[in-house]
Amino acid sequence: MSTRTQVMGIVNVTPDSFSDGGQWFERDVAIAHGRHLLAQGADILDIGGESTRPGAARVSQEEELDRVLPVVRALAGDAEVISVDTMRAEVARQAVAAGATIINDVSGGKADPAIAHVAVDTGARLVLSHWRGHSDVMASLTRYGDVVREVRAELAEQVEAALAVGVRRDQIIVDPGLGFAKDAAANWELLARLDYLQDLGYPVLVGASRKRFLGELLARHGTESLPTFRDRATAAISALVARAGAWAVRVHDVPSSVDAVRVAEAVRAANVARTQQHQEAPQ
Ligand code: PMM
Repeated sequence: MSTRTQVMGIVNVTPDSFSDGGQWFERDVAIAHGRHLLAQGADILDIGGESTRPGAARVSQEEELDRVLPVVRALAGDAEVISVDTMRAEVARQAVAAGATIINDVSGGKADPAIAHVAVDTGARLVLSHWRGHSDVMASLTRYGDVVREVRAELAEQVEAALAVGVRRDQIIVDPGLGFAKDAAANWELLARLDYLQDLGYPVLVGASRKRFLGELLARHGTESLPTFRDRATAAISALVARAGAWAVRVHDVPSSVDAVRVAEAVRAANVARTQQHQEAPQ
């Protein structure tokens, strides 16, 4: 895999309120969508069956397995890298058996601590996001003194817990968990100081795509702020965090972030070339 920022395309396998086609319909739509994202240049597909939106209720484990596994299985042949977006150890275990190589746990091992054992047993990479509580309560957990320091300290504890059960350092990826028990100001501060999280020494994944704080920013400027209208702002964040050295961006709209990463990569390459020229030029 290259060193440039990876683009992780989101494949949500959740009921479509505009259709009554049942589960086969949802599955087929998700599989087709995953293939479409790959054709658009996604490096990784992140497949999830449980909504983590603020206020969302949980789905049962059976339902989550039923949604996710057929889609992981179907896309494992197409995608180089499949990630499973789950907080449940059993879902992670079965998804890895079906072809996933990354476990993306937005709870960072806190919802179901056994998930770290799945990473140990299977060798899959493990995304640990900063998290304080489930979607139904996270809006009441947004109080911080210095959000950047506290998120780093709490993430460091989550990392230590994973290492303590035997997860290897090179399996771990960290994520600031934008929007998870964080208001808009906290999200912007974390983006401003991504270097502080990178100091932990692990690759950093950023998931800003279409989140509410982008809608709030756009609304303040009088721009349409519905989720699908947030893709340009999402791409701007992809460019900024790619320039800052993020390992990957998790996005709904893949082409705009692929371009954003290319822009950041061109700036980085120009900087490297310039530095070399100046070092090599005779005094
Ligand atoms: N955000 C959501 C879901 N999964 N995974 C990671 N690693 N980081 C995130 O920020 C993240 C995630 C919620 O967003 P969605 O409901 O729009 O998919």
